[in-house]
Amino acid sequence: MFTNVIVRRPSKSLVDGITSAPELGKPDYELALKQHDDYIAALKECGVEVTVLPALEEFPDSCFVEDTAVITRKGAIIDNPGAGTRNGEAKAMEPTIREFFDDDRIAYIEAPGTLEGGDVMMVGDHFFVGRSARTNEEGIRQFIEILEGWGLTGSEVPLEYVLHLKTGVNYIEDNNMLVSGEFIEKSDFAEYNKIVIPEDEAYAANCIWVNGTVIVPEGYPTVLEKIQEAGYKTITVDTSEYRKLDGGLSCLSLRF
Ligand code: CIR
Repeated sequence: MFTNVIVRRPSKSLVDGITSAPELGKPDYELALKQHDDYIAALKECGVEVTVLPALEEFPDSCFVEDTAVITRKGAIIDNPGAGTRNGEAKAMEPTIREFFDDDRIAYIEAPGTLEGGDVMMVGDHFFVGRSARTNEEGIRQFIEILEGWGLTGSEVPLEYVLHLKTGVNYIEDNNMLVSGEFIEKSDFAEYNKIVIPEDEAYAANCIWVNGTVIVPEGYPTVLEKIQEAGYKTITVDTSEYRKLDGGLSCLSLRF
């Protein structure tokens, strides 16, 4: 169960965030704010305490807080984001992490290692880590070493097409995993009950489980139905403006 969630308000500079899909257009800041409000409301409905951090204009992608840290039940790992324009976001998150964790429960990914939290998927005490354009071999090595020091485990999953691991695969507890594209056949996930996401709804592979409820992006009816058929209560939240920057539901929060 999660008790806390950290989010950061989107900045006006959001319109200049990194994107692989400029054809979707620039995000509408006012609409992004409204969607962020709805996201916070959905999280609160799941029974968590939400810490809302102020916008950081100097970092256009800083609302995607998931990439700045990985929080485990043993401690927090401050990331070293691989995207140059995002690197300083991890430092900006550190004081907030310190409000929740003592020094001996905080570790760091250090250069030349890079790691972004979007590449980390927690499955109980095991953490799958995507090797991506943002998360490198050395970052993964440091990450797994830290986990093992805390009695946890990790394993690497090389990515071919997507930005982050959780762009395409997400664990929704109870042995159920949402899998799309390159992850459908990966042997790493063979032991889980796979809920296969159709190609035309691939964006909705990025859902989040929060205390028994699955928050699903609005506008993906097949995925919504499959998750409900699996027995979950669901809440939908429109994330259209974040999608324009390759961001989804998981990217917008740290849950612990
Ligand atoms: C980026 O390219 O870094 C942002 N525009 C999107 C980050 C998405 N974060 C995530 O998947 N965890």
